[in-house]
Amino acid sequence: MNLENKAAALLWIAKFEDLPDPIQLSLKEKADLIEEEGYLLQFEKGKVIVTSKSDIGLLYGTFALLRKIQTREKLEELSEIENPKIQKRLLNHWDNLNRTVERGYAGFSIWNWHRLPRHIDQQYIDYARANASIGINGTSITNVNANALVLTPEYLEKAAALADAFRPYGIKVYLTARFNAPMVLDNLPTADPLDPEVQQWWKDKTREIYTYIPDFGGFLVKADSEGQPGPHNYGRTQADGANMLADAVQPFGGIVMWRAFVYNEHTPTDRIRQAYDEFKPLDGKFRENVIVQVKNGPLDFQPREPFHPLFGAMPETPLMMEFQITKEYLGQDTHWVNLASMWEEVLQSDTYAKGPGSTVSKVLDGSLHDYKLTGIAGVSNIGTDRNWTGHQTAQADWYAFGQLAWNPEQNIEKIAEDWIRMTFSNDTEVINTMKGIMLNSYEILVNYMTPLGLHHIMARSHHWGPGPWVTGGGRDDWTATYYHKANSDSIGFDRTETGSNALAQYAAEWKEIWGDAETIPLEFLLWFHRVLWNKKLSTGNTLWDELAISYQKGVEGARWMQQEWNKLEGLIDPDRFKHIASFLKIQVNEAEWWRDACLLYFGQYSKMPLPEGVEAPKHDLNYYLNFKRNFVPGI
Ligand code: GCV
Repeated sequence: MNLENKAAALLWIAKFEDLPDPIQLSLKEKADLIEEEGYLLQFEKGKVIVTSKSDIGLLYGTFALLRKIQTREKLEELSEIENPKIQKRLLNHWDNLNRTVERGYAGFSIWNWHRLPRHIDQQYIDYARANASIGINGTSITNVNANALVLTPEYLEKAAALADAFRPYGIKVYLTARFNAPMVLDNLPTADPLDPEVQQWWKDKTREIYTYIPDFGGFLVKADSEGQPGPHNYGRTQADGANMLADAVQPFGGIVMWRAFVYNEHTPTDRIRQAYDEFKPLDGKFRENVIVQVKNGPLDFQPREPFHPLFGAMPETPLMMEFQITKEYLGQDTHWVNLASMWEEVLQSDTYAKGPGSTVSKVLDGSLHDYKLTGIAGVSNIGTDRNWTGHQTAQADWYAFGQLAWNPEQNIEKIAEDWIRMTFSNDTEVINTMKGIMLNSYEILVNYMTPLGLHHIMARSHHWGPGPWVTGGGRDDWTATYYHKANSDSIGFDRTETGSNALAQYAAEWKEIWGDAETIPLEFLLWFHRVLWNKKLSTGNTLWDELAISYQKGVEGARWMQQEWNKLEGLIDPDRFKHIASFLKIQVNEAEWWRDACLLYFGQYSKMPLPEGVEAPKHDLNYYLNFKRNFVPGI
């Protein structure tokens, strides 16, 4: 586009090479700093200029400008070069081909497989546009508990139609690969990754996929975990499995995202040790186009976990982050909790891999270990609900994920404020009230669910509500009692040298901080230590009292959120005001449910009275033990 004759325009959106010569000249130095997906926003000679080197950079820049307009930033002060810090920024959908969504709480899958490829729903395009507006550039469209059918022509045609819809927005499609697909689809006698016939099968299959989707991103794989087949079935390593697929996609420029969420009930060690024990010895043994995808913590998206010890421990193997945007363990669809607060805590955790300052965020952006491939994934929270995410405020988590994927160092308060301004209002009272709720919500939720480092104490299977009593059932590592080990004198999991020694997987600095039950920050006390019920803590309270007070604090926090929200009546449109008010009522009730159920259950062991200020439970323990609901979503 020639802009010479549009000199009167106030806004120029053009690739750098298309800007008029004088503007090119004055912006040259800045433009040199723009990378492939980056952009420059500049107020120059009375004009707002959005420029880039690529079409996608221009799109990202335009969305950034819209954001600035919506949040009322001063355009006359624009001078900003933005490049994404992480290369692969993906959503992971755990969507099944029958349109249910594993751990999805916002309706059904938005992929209408039956109508595809015949019908391209507008929602696919809205989806791509929404993602592009926050910098997402890839999507893995099917569940990691994978169905091999997605690799057949019937489904590849459908996936290709989605890829076509997403392409203009810079979003690549990735598929989940079921490890034994050669057996399932073509009756091969084995899926052994070292078997030449199996290797050839994957090469042929991959070539076929690229005929449907020429810019196919690659595979995402869950193997040897929770019943999924994998290289272990053939006595092979995770590297053997990943490398076989990597060789298949390599000629086409594809990558393999191989999940580190590998554990099983037959390994006699603490479940949280297993991924590190398995992957650390494989460092450097993966092909260059493999990236190992690691959950934020070593267990499974609990309300609070220490960062995963693999971060910082694999200098020769690119690692990417897997966050869960859907709130499987954090109240699911009806609790308001600002996930960016949790993510920031993890991203800013220091691995000490190369001395102080070796944060998880620097592992992810590749700067710490000079990774050539970098990535981050968020397990999607969207579905067919009219508002996309079930809870209106869960949109903020999708938004924040995109922002942190673009730049994991971003300030989460600014992210929250921008989201409020763009989604609700630029009114100061609305902004401050909502921001207050959001920035406090994470700590509040942790207090009413899993304070002091408790973990995995939710109900069995659907994971909705408390279940500290969950025990038996064939898999110890899927029970609550395996993790809290409460008895009449103490509670907690000893992960120091005298216990599972999972602590040994962290740097010496953390061993010192977390290894001592006297000095460990209380948030991880019971994650790493067994503690006597009557032990006096740094707060001056006994452990039991501290636990009870924390639960009570959580409930009071939820009530405070409700009161704060109610102040906004009249300042927010009535529909969304009521929707959120109604969900907050549920949240308060469920916070009380968590507190009462957990304190009654643990109280049987501590045999200590509730401290002053902690409300008496509404029912007896039997009520909570027998509280059952059918068809809880997400499974
Ligand atoms: C997709 C947890 C969830 C499972 C999920 C698994 C995983 O265990 O409960 O639903 O499976 O994590 O991340 O693979």
